[in-house]
Amino acid sequence: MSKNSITPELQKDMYYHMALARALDDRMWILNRQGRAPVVYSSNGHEAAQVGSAFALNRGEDWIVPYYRDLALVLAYGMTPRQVMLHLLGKAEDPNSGGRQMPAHWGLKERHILTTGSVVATQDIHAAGLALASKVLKDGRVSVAYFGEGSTSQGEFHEALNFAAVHKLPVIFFNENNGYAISVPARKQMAVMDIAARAEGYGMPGVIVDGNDPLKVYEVTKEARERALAGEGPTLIEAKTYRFVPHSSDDDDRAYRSREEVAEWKKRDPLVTFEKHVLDNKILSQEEHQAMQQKIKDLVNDATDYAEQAALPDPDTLGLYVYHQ
Ligand SMILES: Cc1ncc(C[n+]2csc(CCOP(=O)(O)OP(=O)(O)O)c2C)c(N)n1
Ligand SMILES: [Mg+2]
Repeated sequence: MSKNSITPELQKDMYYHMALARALDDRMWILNRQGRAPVVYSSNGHEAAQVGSAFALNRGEDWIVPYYRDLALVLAYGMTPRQVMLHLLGKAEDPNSGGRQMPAHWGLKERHILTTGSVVATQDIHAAGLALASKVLKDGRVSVAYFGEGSTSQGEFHEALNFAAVHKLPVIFFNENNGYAISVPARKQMAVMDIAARAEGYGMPGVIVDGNDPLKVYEVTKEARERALAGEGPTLIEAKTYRFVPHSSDDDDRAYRSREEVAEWKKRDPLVTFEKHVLDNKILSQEEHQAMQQKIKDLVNDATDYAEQAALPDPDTLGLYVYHQ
């Protein structure tokens, strides 16, 4: 872990959100396997990258445009476990989209989480657009697009970076590089080793960071935010990480990656490593840790029960947001 100025309180809170995301994610898989939830996309393995970056932002004020893998990110940004479960089960009360979008299409207006589209890399353009608005309005906000490495082959990624660099927009392009786009390994997707290398072609800094270390991710994101606010334009951050579970609950990753490879990365599980860090450095006492685990368990149970009992959308509202009524 890096030496830095991140306060113990902040580190404790980071660990809490990482642990909450993992516990909620585990429960979502159980619900899926029991036939109670349609499909799950996990942040399992990506928690340090997501939580570390979120904490470097003005949470709830700066705009984030997440993608499906960003459960830990949206939790760190203020979405509640109940809201996550309501979304997973497509209930009327789901604040993301009232049960209209498929699971993991995050969006929460009051926390400045822009709604997510299914087409990968479109979020990069949306973040650039939000940043253009901030520049015009001089509202002191930074926008952040989150995306996988596979999506950087899409035209929208290149258009967004070019536009943002030319106009020196206050935006951060945050890549979570887990080495795979579903079954396609990165080496078959691109002829460069690092996503960060793409930055130079657009005239912005490209930064590589250990995506399994939340403190390092925090630091580079903070720097990128300061650059953006100083009018120096966008930064591309590449957080190198790994997903420990299949692409989604409909995928079988044994078809395209070895168990040895997964086990090797598991040795660097960000949740385990950061837990050791906060305990060894007495940032979190054993008693606090136990209380936190109990709190998380209670929250996950409460969110599950609440969402399962919540009403489905009224069929009469089917055309809402689709057709003018
Ligand atoms: C334009 C487009 N092409 C294909 C898909 C189908 N698709 C959904 S997720 C995904 C993989 C993306 O991989 P990556 O960007 O590396 O993100 P990861 O899931 O690894 O975090 C694909 C191909 C899509 N949603 N949009
Ligand atoms: Mg990927």
